[in-house]
Amino acid sequence: MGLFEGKRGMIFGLANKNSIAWGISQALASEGAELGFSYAGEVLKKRVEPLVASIGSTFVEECDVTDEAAIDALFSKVAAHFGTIDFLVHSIAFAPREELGGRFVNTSREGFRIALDVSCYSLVALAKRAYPLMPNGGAMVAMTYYGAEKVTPNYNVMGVAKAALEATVRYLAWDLGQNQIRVNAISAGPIKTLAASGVSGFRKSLSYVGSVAPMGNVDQDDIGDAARYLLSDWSRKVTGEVLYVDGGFNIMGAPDPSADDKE
Ligand code: NAD
Ligand code: 0WE
Repeated sequence: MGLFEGKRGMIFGLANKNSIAWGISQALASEGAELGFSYAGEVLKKRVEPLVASIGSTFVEECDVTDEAAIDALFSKVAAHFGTIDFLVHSIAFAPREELGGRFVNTSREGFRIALDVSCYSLVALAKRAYPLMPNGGAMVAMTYYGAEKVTPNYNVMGVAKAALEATVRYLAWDLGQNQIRVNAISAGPIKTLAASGVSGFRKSLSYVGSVAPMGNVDQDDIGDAARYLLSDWSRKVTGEVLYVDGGFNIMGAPDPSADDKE
């Protein structure tokens, strides 16, 4: 009997088979979880529907997380389909492309607003509708990145949005503790996904982290296994935390220039 047998949950942020959300979905489905999906944009429909069908899910609905009415409509469908749920996965981020490069000082007010709205406030918006559907408690997980805590060239306003997301995880964890709901984040190392491809700074981050992190690069399955832990009873009482699944990259300080390189 699987770890998630009889458990139901919603996955936000599946775009294609390279999505971190797909790594998480497979890890949960392999343990018997019943999953519902919400994706953004008609163009993703033909990518998402076959994936979802391949793991036997029947609930797939479009929803732009910046649209309050759309989120309300989605959650009434979630309530009608599942009744109650046990977990929620937030795997969504967006900043206008021109903000992911160039000088941070040139960040526009609108770019800042959009990045924080899509990448951070959306977690609050989803949690607000999800917790009433978790009368027996539950767990939520969101995806973050190292650029939240240390400056990462070109990540720019997304670093600010991830810092706010990590703080949001702590405040939600505090608030939803009274409902027996845990809220955590996974700080993933760089992974080649749709959101990562075509961003100028990404390739360099991927190869740099791969060359210096003690365990090298990570993949979608590494994140899936960590999410399975954070969404299951194995992590009971763990809440408000950021779990680093980054090959150990975050533990390192700046290299000592006098230190010899490893063989
Ligand atoms: P992805 O492109 O597969 O997923 C991003 C998702 O965000 C897409 O499904 C997209 O449709 C969705 N999205 C964007 N705007 C939306 C909106 N308005 N409403 C609803 N959904 C919207 O890329 P990914 O790399 O799997 O990203 C998933 C999460 O992982 C993001 O939070 C990202 O910041 C985070 N992350 C990624 C990496 C990496 O290197 N790939 C590393 C650490 C954290
Ligand atoms: O969170 C992310 C990327 C999120 C993202 C990606 C895009 C690309 C397309 C947000 N908004 C957009 N907007 C678009 O128009 N990552 C952790 C991956 C990432 O992005 C980087 C990185 C890494 C790592 C950007 C610069 C430097 C490193």
